Amino acid sequence: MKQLVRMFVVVVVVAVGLMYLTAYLNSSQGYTGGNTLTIYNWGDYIDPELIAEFEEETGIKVIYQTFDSNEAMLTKIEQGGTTFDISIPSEYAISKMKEEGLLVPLDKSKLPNLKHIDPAFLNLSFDEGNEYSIPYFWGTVGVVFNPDMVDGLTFNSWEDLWDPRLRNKILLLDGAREVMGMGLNSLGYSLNDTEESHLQEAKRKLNRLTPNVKAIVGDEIKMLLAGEEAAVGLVWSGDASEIMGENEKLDYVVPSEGSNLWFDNMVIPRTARNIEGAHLFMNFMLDPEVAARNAEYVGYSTPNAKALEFLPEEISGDERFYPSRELTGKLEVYENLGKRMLAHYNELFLEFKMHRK
Ligand code: N2P
Repeated sequence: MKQLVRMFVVVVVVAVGLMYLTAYLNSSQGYTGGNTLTIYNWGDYIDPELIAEFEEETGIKVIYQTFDSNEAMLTKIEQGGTTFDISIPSEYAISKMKEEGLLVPLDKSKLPNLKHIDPAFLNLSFDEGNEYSIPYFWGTVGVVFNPDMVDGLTFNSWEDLWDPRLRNKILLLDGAREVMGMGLNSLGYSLNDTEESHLQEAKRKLNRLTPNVKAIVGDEIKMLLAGEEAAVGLVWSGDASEIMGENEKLDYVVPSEGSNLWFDNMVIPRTARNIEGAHLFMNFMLDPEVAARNAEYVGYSTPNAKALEFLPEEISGDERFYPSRELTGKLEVYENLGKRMLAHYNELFLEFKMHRK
């Protein structure tokens, strides 16, 4: 019996000890060495070798999860129950997360490599002073097309997507803002329009695109377009660049009525458990050589001025992916339209998707 009591005591002591140890390792207080960093990023949005190098350099083990739209990412983080240390939302989502108290302010003293970022990408209206977010990639939304598959069509205007020659030939990326934005832009409206009659008009216009839409897809859009399973795609610029790397016939244009200019920045969600590690990761990604390798690998445009020096001229000099200030000045950045309006955009997009069924 005595032995049983002794064993019981030992078990309790060990269990309590373990509990304390886990609490300590999980505490957001700080870097505990040999710990983990949970990253929640867009799919296909980092060179996996860089993750391995970061792990080796810091001894931190990375747990990696992906999303394919800002809306999916927001829903997951808003619901709670997640422990992401890093996420990489676009500007309007960052503004919304700030408003909802979902982000941790950054400690700039831990981000010495921030000095390499082109100042044009700092201090933007969605996060003045970059209190909560650090530039990662930027780009546009446009049309990638295969000249051999479109019956002589050229793409200068959004309107061209409605051409009957494109029946069942278009793939759309699965994003509410992007697709609604295209509908609004094609009518000459702003992609931040909140006027109900304009939104309804955009949805009716999108419904009329239905016969031309082959599918609405996630990251597989790149494989499908490069493999000539579809002729035309509504895509983000960096995906276009990757597709064009695979299939040189394809081209990318930003239609003349205007389109979206976006910025994806790294943030630390409120539920983070390794804030120290998150800063280490951000600073690692800001290193010019790392940023250049990452940009070359994923095809997206880097905001890191110093990194541009490490990129081949055929990448950094390509106006389709590094458009001039003159062109970007004509594009619009998505605004945080507020909780209700963003939900309304999602609803309208969903209705359009249902209309296809
Ligand atoms: C990468 C998606 C890039 C997101 N697959 C554009 N904001």
